[in-house]
Amino acid sequence: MRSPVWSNPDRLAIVDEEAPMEHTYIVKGMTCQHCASAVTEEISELSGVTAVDVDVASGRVVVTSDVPMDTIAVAAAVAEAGYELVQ
Ligand SMILES: [Cu+2]
Repeated sequence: MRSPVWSNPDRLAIVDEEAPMEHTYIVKGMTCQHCASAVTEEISELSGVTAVDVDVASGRVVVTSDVPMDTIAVAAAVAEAGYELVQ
């Protein structure tokens, strides 16, 4: 549902601050949907993460969060799942 813009003059500024951020990573070693689930599960546990989208074929992992991501923490989560963050 869309909230009317006029209801809050500061809406644009607020949206800017709280806009979800997308971070794209490349993970090596995933071969099937189970791998994707494992990576999704581990990254989902990081604070601020609201969504994790994994494409097994390309190894692309798109993490949506409402806080800036710590790449080292993401790499650790990926390693915890048994894979390697390459980018
Ligand atoms: Cu697998």
